[in-house]
Amino acid sequence: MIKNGQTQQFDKAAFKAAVEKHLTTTYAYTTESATPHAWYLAMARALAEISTGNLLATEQKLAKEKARSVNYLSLEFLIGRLTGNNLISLGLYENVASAMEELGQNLTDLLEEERDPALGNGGLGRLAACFMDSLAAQEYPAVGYGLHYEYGLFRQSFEQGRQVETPDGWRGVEGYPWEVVRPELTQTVSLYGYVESYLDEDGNNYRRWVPGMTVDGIAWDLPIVGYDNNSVYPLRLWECRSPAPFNLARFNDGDYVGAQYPALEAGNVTKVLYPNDNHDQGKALRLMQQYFHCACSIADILRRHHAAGNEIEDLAKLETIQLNDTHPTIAIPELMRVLIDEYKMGWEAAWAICSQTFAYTNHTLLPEALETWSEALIQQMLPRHMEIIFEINHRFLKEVEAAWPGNNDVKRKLSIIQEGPQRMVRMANLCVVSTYAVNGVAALHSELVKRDLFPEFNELYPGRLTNVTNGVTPRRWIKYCNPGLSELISEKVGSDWPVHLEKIAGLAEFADDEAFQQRFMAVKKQNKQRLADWVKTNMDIDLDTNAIFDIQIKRLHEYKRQHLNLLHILALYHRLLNDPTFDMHPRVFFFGAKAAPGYALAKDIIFAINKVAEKVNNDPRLGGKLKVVFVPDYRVSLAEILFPAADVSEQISTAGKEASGTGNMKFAMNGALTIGTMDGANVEMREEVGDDNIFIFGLLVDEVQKLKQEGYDPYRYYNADSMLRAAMDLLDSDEFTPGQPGLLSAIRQNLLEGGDPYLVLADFADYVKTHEKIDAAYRDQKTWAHKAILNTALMSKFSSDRSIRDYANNIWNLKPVKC
Ligand code: AZC
Repeated sequence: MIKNGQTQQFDKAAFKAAVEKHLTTTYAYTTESATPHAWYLAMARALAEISTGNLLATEQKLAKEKARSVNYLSLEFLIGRLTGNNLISLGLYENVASAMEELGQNLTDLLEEERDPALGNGGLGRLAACFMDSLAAQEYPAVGYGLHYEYGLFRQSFEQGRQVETPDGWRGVEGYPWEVVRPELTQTVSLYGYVESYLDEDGNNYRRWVPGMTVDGIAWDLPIVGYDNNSVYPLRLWECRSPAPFNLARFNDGDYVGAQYPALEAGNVTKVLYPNDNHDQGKALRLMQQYFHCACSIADILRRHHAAGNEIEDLAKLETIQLNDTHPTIAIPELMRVLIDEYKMGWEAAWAICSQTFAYTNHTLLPEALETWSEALIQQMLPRHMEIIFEINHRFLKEVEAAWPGNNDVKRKLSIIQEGPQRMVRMANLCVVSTYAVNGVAALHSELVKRDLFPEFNELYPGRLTNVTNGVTPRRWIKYCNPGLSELISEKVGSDWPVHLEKIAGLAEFADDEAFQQRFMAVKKQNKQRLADWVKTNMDIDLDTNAIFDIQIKRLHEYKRQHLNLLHILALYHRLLNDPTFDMHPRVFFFGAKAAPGYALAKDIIFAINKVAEKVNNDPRLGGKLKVVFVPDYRVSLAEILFPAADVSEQISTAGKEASGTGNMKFAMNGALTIGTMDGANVEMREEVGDDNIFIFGLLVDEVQKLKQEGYDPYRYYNADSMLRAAMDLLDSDEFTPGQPGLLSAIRQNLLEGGDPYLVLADFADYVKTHEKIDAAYRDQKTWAHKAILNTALMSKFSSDRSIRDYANNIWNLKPVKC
């Protein structure tokens, strides 16, 4: 088997033969007729043979050793392209480049042929991908469990500036070369039906679920290749198929089936990823996705547990299950159901296992993102689970009564069931009650989880609520995406920094070394050129790499305040045209963002930025000082070009709203300076780099809360600040939509009459002033280089390797196992 250079030799001839074999036998091309896409597919298949072999070997070894594992349950894994990354992890990049060269192919071009598997929305899904990478790199035994969506996050294009969504068939017609189907792991999942009591042979009374239908769960494995080691872990994605016709025999009562039929097209369950980021939609099909995901995953965890020769009583000793947000919460009542109904355990024994097996990560405080499901819907789709949830709640409320005797307010507040005209199940409450650890994703966020979201739970279960600050993988987000910087780093601190990121601190001593500064800035310049070339090719906009590249890339959301950025751009535009004393260093403002298809204001903001871009980029009066570029279809592979090219990173959410952020870390690692609020992980980044090397502005969390309590009035700011007024009023004019005033008014309307829920106007003045400081700082290139180098040097805390070690040591109690 071919593996990384340390353990096995790369057999170039054998590899070339494997590629040619796949080209002809798997994809039916001759070497003469093959397209670049076919070459890429054949190459990736040849590589996947290596990783699949190692995946099976890793599985066997871990089973034999009875190793404790973490099961990472997530409805999203935004893994991005695998080929380049896996080549680096396998240590085969140069070897394969040379092999492909001999076959007349250029590796860099072939890597561009891969479509992004966009199986996630944003931060939460990308975090799951970074975590899988870090688990494998450090050999903490793990399985990732997700869904095999036929369509990932929609593709975005712009028509006359407006977002248009089209389906993302990420696997293409040929299938994705890195995945392998595992038919022997197929699971059967039940839905609907009713619950009945029965007596077993010994006269014991039991409950059982008589399902209305079943579907099949097919396992697809993607290899998560450990960097420079022999471990390959599965990312196991479940695809739903319908074993038609489903079990009608038991339900010949036509009405009964008829009533359920419309919701049920099983083939649809894993058809498409729900495109909402930080927003709960409450659709029945989504609940079905969640349950399908959990039922398959729990069954597979139990299968592995027994296959390794372990007893069910030892489940919590050998397996831990991390719930990535509340989306997989239904796994908790599912495991209870299996233990009680199938293993015939008593409630206490089952609960002892469950409550020691699950842990939960909270990723947001936004009320609209906290999941609740209608009791009626769960009752209909998962009747046995609803019974179990009631029982969990019943027992929990007794605990509450013991802690706060006679206090019905606190009971109402903490209850898993929310009373009201339509009773709802609060998934986060179910999680806190049923897990052994609950973590937030940055220090500030975790404090707010304790203080504002779950203060009583924190009293009731001292120590359960904790923090693990997020991180990102330096393999993809430095080594792979920024080869120029990687070489510089290796030269100064040695080449093992991708798995020992603490070593990059060694760069700090070169922060004042002029020669090093120049080389560092030269790399930045090359990366800016690479981005400028992409923009020229794909958008036909000319950019000057001497300009400041100022970038905001993340989902479009009011709380992330892309419209604050827009108002600043409008203010600059206004000043350049009206204030002869005003000067600025040329700047390019980049945006990349998808808006949820149903989120009207977010789409209006995209439209406004595109319209402003159209005008600004072609206005000779601006003398090329201002450019605006909204890259279409922002995705992981574009992020890999954008992060390394940034001078300035925009992290400008309203304080208290962004749980952590992870793009902020990727920018700083690649030497961009942050302009940011005291929110999420920005707070900890400031601690690491020091106040001089980050541009902080805006209201603090407590100031935000105070201002809201006092009664926030956006007009106060609008009336008092002529520059803000000018910027806002441009939105009401036809400056950017000639002959059609009012097309951009919705944003202004929302900020003034809509009450400006995210305090854009309150933070505007400080934001503008802070940008002026950035302008001044950039003019002194030596000082700027010094700051940029320190940003890279001081980011080691934000490696996801550190996050995973925190989870392993403080939550999972997990030890690495060398393969
Ligand atoms: C995101 C948070 O908004 C972001 O701040 C954080 O960095 C990321 O998770 C990873 O922890 N949350 C989501 O994407 N979605 C939800 C439902 O929270």
